[in-house]
Amino acid sequence: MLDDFHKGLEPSTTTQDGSGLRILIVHTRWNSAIVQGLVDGAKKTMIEQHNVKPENIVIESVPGAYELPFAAKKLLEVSQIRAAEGASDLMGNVNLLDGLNLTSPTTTTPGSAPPVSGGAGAKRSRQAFDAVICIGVLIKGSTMHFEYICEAVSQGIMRVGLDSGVPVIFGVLTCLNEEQALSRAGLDKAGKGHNHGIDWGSGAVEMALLKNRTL
Ligand code: DLZ
Repeated sequence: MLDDFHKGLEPSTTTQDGSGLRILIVHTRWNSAIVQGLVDGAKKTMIEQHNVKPENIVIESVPGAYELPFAAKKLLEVSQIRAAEGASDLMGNVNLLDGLNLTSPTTTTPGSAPPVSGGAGAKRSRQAFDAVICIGVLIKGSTMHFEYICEAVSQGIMRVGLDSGVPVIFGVLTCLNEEQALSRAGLDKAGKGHNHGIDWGSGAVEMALLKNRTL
């Protein structure tokens, strides 16, 4: 074993300043207790380590992991339409989407900050999302369901990122049992696990900055 072997994500050597970024987290309600730990880890890391403004982190939920790619794609598109509308505003044009409530009403995450977008009349940000984190926990059962969902979700999430040009972080644990999932959310009884949400938060900021980089 190498002495300096670092298991997992090696931290970036450059400062990753996320103060100008807007990030979307889409998470599942399946396995919600574990998912909540991962969402909290990602959010806390983005705010405390990368200076992302709490009001620039939007959290939405879907039923299960299979729904993550669709939701990420749809919410990204809505944010891009809103941003284009904002640019149009500046040029004195008419807003075709005014009056439409295109975002889902609230985050359903217990204990998380109130939503910053959505709801008729709510003040909407004109900045499109710079990155998306899809968070879920798939636990293998006794049928082939797990394999099909894992394959579909991983392919779907990658496709949304490549098609949109906006980085989408694969924050989906694919575990053989609940113990593995608890450990990877830093929720194991022994306290030896690691919350992968931390890595996903840092990864989203790094990739968003990469997307916005002008060479
Ligand atoms: C149906 C199902 C099963 C068996 N297991 C999980 C799981 O471990 N994690 C998860 O996020 N979702 C699961 N689902 C639900 C599917 O992702 C999906 O919501 C439904 O098949 C409806 O499309």
